[in-house]
Amino acid sequence: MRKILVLGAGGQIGTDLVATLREQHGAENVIASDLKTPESVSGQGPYEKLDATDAGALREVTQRYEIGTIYHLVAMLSATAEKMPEKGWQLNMDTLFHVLNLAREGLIQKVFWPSSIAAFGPTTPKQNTPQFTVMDPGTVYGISKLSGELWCQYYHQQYGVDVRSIRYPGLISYAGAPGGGTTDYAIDIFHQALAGEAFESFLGENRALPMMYMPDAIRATIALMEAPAEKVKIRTSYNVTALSFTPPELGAAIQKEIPGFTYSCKPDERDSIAAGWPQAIDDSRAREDWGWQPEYDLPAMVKDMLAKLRQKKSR
Ligand code: AKB
Repeated sequence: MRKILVLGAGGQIGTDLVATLREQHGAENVIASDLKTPESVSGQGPYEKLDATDAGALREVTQRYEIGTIYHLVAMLSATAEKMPEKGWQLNMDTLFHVLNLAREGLIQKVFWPSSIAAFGPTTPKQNTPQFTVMDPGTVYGISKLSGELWCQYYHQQYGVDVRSIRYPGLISYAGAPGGGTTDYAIDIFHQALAGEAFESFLGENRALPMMYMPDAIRATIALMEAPAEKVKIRTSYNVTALSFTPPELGAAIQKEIPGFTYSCKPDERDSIAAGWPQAIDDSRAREDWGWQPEYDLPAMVKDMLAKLRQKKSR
């Protein structure tokens, strides 16, 4: 089998995705790569320290391992990219082009690239956000995601590149740490609750956002990548979702499991980023085209997240 390369393997999605792909395909067939050398993925199978902005180095690794599929997970997320707009744009776009060009040349056969709810904007309908609708992102990250989606579609239409994508909602996970996202409060809150500390959300009390537990996100990603090509009818990016909640709704769900837990909201600049995003999205096209179905609702996600974090802390 031609091998799989995961770029950004040490990040929030990469940590879980590499583990699942290695279980499915054998550790030796999944090459993890990142700028740093994360323990979570480096000790368990082949690992390459790789700067994905370096097109030559990426090509060399792709050829040396006879890679067939690249999961491109390198990105500067919303809150960080607002602090360094040009750097965020360059990182997010240059790395995408490097990967798409390898596919265009026929060096690799399949690409996964993540988009985000950040590709929507302030005038997008906020409830049940349709697959096809107004998209006017107001952040550098969102602009890079919308542009990237259109480039993916262009490479598919013009050059036949088999590139597939999901618009991830906020992702909640216990294995890999997030970095620089607007939705990260929904992970920090669990750590504070387990530490017995009060939690202050940097998003406001009415700020509902679409969210998903990482096991669902990994299943969605792999289901899309394994779907027959003719079922993947959207080559920009698919809406997928599972949950939608405000910080107090998440706080109350945690309180049911940890009765003494307290929370409050003190919105900062990240709340303005989230204000431009949908609150709940319609993912019926993903359900119809390739059978997407989430498994975790809010209480199930909270229970599992607390149990997994407790296990992790006790090791
Ligand atoms: C972020 O908050 O920037 C990300 C995202 C929604 O894409 N989690």
